[in-house]
Amino acid sequence: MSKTLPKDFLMGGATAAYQVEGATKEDGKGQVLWDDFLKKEGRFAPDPAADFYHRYDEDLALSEKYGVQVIRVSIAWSRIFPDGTGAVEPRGVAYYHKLFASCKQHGIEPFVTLHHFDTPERLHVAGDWLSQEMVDAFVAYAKFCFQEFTEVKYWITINEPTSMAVQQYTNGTFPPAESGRFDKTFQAEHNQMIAHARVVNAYKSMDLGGKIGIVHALQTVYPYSNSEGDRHAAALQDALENRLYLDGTLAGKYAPETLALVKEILDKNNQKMFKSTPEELDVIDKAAHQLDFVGVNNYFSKWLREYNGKSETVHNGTGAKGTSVARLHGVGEEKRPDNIETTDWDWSIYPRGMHDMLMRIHNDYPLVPEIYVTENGIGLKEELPGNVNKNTVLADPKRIDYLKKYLGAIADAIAEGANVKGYFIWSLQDQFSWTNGYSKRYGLFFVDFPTQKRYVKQSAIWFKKVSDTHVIPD
Ligand code: BGP
Repeated sequence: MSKTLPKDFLMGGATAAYQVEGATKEDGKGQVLWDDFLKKEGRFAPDPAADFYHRYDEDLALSEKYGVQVIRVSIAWSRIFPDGTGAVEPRGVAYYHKLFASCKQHGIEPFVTLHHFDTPERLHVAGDWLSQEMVDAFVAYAKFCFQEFTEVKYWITINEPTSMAVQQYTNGTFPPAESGRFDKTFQAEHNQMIAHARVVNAYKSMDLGGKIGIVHALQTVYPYSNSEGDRHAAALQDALENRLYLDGTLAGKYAPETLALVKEILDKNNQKMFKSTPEELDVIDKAAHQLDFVGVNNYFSKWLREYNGKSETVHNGTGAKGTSVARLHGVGEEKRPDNIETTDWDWSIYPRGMHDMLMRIHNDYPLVPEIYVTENGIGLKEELPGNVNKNTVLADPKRIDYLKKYLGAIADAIAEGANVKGYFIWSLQDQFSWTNGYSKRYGLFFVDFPTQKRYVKQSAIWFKKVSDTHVIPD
């Protein structure tokens, strides 16, 4: 029997400023941590991305036509404050007012993220999330946005704080590309938690009538086998990537067992515990009691086994299946059971992991009123066939299959009591991937990068059907 979603369940598409806008040097935009880094690494150019800076209206019109009711966009901090702090750039402010007006015109509600991996360069150099200056500047920028963009009713403080910290300081795939620095990773996690909490508390005290939440990358971690060593490795990996954040932002306090796991990782690597003060912990606690929703980004799950060797990570940024390696000293080694299907980028396809994460939040973190799935989708290698015209619809059966399974898992969690209010596919239109460039496509709408023409994929037609009927077709 077909599974169904609640009648008020919202169907949306997700984007992030740096991944879609392009125009990185236009209208006074300031530099961000990626600009020089991408050039130096020779990864790919961030311009023109999906040229959303100029084509937002076209994308929103397509979205409206294909049943997209809500959209995730982020504000590029460096368009508002080119230097991170100080003088406001009015052209940046005007751009976002135009974008939100266009959303309104197309009947699409924006969920607006304040920080999606794009720290202004000056603050990045000053220490990024490891510095107090960054935390204070973020709070000031957020308050400015709340006062200015009163048309926004859904705010997200930070996108995936854990990915930012882990990729900056554990895996080295995000600038400044350091590896094995668990001490910096946890300090950056804690500092982002404070920044998030201060912003939530500020927003609530302003009484603007909207809602505010945070978006986490939450990949469920399972033990590879039932051995004690593998179960403990899974618990350590979970503390590193999920649990510290879930505790801090959704319960308002770090559970003693969570802190013990964090300390174990640090001790095994001869590194120091992160610093926190009682005042900071009060701020975190207050915010958790006022948070309106949590966003769950879930794509894949992980299986961990015991590992005592040196840290070694290889990122699969090319789509050559089977090339990724993840072994962290003091944590464990990622090792998937053979029967688990993966994408070309070695991401497991495991809808059960989505279900289990939603139920974990429902059961273990009852303070948070609402859950949204704020990112989920599949990255594929897709090409334009010859002889296309503007009415060509591109076949993407793998995406439809993936969406069917994951939305089904969400429907199951809702039936078991999880208060999931909506779903945002990653991504609305094709855009670049931070560590994989333009060849990993996720969109409902295909973007031909040289011409920037848009083509509809079959998944968009499927998506509209779900949005209109709330039935997930078999
Ligand atoms: C999330 C980010 C997105 C997006 C997505 C897909 O972590 O919030 O910005 O990039 O993952 O990941 P990737 O681009 O690595 O395939």
